[in-house]
Amino acid sequence: NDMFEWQRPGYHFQPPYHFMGDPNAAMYYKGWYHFFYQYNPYGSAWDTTISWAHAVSKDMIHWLHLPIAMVPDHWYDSKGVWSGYATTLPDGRIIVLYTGGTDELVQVQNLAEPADPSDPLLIEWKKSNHNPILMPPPGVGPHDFRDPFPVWYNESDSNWHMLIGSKDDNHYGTVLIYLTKDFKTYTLLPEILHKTKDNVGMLECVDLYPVATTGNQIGNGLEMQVGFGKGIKHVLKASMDDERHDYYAIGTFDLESFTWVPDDDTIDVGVGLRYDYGKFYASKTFYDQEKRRRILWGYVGEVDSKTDDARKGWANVLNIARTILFDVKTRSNLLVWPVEELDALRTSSKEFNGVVVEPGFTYHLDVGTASQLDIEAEFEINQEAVDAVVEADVTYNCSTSDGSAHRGLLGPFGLLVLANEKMTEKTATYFYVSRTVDGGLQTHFCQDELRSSKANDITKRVVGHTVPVLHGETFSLRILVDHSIVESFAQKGRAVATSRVYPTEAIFDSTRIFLFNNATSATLTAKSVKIWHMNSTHNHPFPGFPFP
Ligand code: DQQ
Repeated sequence: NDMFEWQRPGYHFQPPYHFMGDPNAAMYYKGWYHFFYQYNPYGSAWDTTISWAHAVSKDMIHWLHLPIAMVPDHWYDSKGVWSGYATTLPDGRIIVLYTGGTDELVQVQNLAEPADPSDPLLIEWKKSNHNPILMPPPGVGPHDFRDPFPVWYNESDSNWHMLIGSKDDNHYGTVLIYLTKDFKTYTLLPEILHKTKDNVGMLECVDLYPVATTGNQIGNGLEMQVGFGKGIKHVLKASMDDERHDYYAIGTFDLESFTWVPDDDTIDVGVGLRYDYGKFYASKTFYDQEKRRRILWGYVGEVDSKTDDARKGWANVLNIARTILFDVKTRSNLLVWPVEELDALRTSSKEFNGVVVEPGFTYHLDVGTASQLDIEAEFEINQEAVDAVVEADVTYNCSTSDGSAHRGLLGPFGLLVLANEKMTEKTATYFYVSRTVDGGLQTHFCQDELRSSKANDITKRVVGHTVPVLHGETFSLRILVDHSIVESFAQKGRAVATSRVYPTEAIFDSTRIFLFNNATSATLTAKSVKIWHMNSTHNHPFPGFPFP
């Protein structure tokens, strides 16, 4: 439907039509990045026809859509081929485990393999004759048993450790752990890998992986097989079905006790850190052995109405692939950052240096049309203003604030993207600084959707979180703008916020970008703002392949 065509991203992945959801089995195989995902072949909403769609890429930016890999066609998955994961076995074979919704909507686990492993595109898939290979065990609800994940292979006894998310009777999230040698028979261990500290409910799409905590880590992501011992921690991630957010926590996976323990249980998975404080769900990582890095994908949902999704004929997009590293400076969070391959889409650029914006002012960054951008910005505020703030203010919170309109002494300041000329439509990505009770400073990183569109029937929020800004650091932002999606990274990826926005006037040639400073006392200096226009991937199909 052309009416909504301006909402389509230019360089984010999505299928041409219909509903896309969870990333399922990402892997690098025979020279290709493979990406499978939850897909409804018939409509723009989730339903029980949910299938596994498939695409391949050489750079995780330009994609070739392939035929659907698996559809509901057996009693054990007739109500949907739900989420799962791919694993490369020690002999190089690929297997996939996924959840099937049975005829009676019981969640069971199934096994599938490529029909022709010599095909680098892995087009045909065959489901195992042994399916279902796993039913909900006693004490586990038929609807609380999904998203299987073979995590680690023990060479000494040839056992795979397989994780699966669930919840207990008291609504605490649990991660069950099974052993299997052949992926057909499984032993449930009496230990559970982890039970959440709070009663956060069902855990979806559980993920667990090692991160190196020392040294220069660029290109130094770890695969699970080598991921134990000194200088290594383990990240546990789960998608909270109740809250619809992806939480992670840093801790240690102990192979002796089969448990994962968080470094700090007050920031356990489900209560502490999130990969993304905006719209981002059902994410999963995979280890890219080609470039030795860990890659994160989630799906970014719509926040307009289901009716609009039906009218436009599609729903949801994929975030730009993100690398994950442990933050060796703070030692308390991950760094989540767009893959370097994205830089190849950068075309003409403009740089603004040393722009000063007084309290209450905005500044137009004239780059012409601003609907498809990659932005890197560094900000400072004047020290006199900071020193003059003596009173502590710890009450500020992005989500309960009035976003860019609320004026404090030292914020908000930042960028207005997808704005129209008059700034009556704008998405504000900003920092808000205040003093803490111990005399230090606290920085909030927020993204304000409240004035992003004149249209109603859209969920508009202020999202964000506090972000560590260390001594001597500037405030830094990277923002990817792509028509109806804004992905923002603060302090090189210590905190991330993704928004879907649906401007009515700030579209195509009418989009602008501004600096803004709505602090009442701080003067903002934009030390540098680099803005690149971004190529569309759809206009630049994969070399040698037509884009469907
Ligand atoms: N979506 C899948 C489930 C998973 C959920 C079904 C998360 O397997 O738990 O489409 O979005």
